[in-house]
Amino acid sequence: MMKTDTLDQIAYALYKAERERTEVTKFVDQYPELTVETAYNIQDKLIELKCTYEETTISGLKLGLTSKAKQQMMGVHEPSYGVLLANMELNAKQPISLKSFIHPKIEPEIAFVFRQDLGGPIVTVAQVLEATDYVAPAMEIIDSRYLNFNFTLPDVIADNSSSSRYIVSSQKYAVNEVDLVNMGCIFTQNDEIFATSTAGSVMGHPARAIAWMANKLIARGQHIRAGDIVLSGALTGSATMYAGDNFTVSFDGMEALTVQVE
Ligand code: OOG
Repeated sequence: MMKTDTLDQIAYALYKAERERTEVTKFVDQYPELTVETAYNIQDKLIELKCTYEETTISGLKLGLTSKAKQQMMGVHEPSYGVLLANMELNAKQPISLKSFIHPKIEPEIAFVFRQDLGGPIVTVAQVLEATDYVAPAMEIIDSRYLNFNFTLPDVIADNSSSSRYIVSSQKYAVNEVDLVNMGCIFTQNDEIFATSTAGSVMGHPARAIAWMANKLIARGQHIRAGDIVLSGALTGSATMYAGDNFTVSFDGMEALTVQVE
């Protein structure tokens, strides 16, 4: 069992690393007893710190490591989730400054926005789809606080699953308007294909990843709430962001979403 003080210290170290744009080394080296469950307790503490110090609120949740492409890239073979805060949202119309990041990467995602709570006791894929208000193309900027993005599953969970910023298209689609299994996805960097994928690359169906997370949350006394934005997890590997880059995600049947780096 790790002491409460130690969990507080880890949460604060991660908070400080983000604020000061410095990297930390993974905590499992120092605390091999760090479990996934304890890591989610650290994540809760980190979110509390951020809400208090940054005067922001929870806007939703994100999944991570839900596709084979991402799992292979990071060497972590199980999904994780993290919390989205209102101050992480960026507007696609405004160029993105790299000033506040450590080593940002960007990846294509599908956003689900909920109109009903997903309280359980057990959440199914059908219930996820039923409770979804709309889906929309999205991108997530991840910026691990760990040196060289080098982490294990508990480390990345403690670090709020590398979350940093997110961009959701203003174009909204009903779940039955798009094919959430076979819909193709083209992710481009500077108008050249970076990677291609399909919606089903996320655990066979992105709603399955969300149901997985919804059940994990319920086991911890939490749940997806009406109004929450939930990111599916990346459909492809992530692209390192450089000044002047542009990135576009284009899904079959949805309007493309583009962002420009300053
Ligand atoms: C972990 C977070 C991955 C995704 O969508 O797969 C993630 C990382 O790669 O740093 O957000």
